[in-house]
Amino acid sequence: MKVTKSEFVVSAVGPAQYPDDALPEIALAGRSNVGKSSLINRLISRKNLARASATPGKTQQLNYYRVNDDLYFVDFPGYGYAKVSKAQRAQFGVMIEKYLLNREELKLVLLVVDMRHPPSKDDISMYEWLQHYDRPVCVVATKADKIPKTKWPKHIKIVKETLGFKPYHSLVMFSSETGLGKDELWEVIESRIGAGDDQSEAPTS
Ligand SMILES: Nc1nc2c(ncn2[C@@H]2O[C@H](COP(=O)(O)OP(=O)(O)OP(=O)(O)O)[C@@H](O)[C@H]2O)c(=O)[nH]1
Ligand SMILES: [Mg+2]
Repeated sequence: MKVTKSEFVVSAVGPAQYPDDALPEIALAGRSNVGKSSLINRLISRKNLARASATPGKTQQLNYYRVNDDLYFVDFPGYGYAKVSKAQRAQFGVMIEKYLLNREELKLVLLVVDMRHPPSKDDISMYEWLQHYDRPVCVVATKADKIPKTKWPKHIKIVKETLGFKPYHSLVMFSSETGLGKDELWEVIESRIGAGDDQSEAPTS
């Protein structure tokens, strides 16, 4: 996709603040500090629109970024960050769960995992949850630049095995540092938002 315009729209703390113009939404879920905001910045070729936070766990709302007049990226709060209180965590959990279950505009969830390590328990739960509720998902294995190319296949294998990855989902290897995977990920996104209202688990690539 050729990005001609991108802007931050709102930090939503609940449905009343979600945009009402019915554009398709692509959500980003993943561990705190895994690289969700950096991934958005790379996709839209902006250095710092989605703030890549120095303090993990800082993004505690659903942050909406509008791209052209085509779609929104919805940056989720990262999970698994200890300094967020239990009550806060539960509250975000409910908000996200409702969003994931009910939001009609949601066309794809990018589950972002750190390619250097096996997916965490939280990553696995999120992946299983998304499958259980039949939400369209694409796994993005990021920070590829941090491991030597020769070891990529081994790491991807571990990511897949640990997650119990389903071959009918897409998996894209990515680096916000080098731009690896950018075109491939845009193709996955475009094929989903071109897919109209069909929420079924059709192959995404
Ligand atoms: N080398 C490298 N560093 C990355 C990559 N993606 C993110 N980072 C770094 O990882 C750190 C966290 O990135 P963020 O994009 O802020 O992560 P996040 O998932 O948005 O974090 P929260 O908003 O706290 O949940 C930053 O220091 C980034 O510069 C990548 O692909 N390669
Ligand atoms: Mg972030």
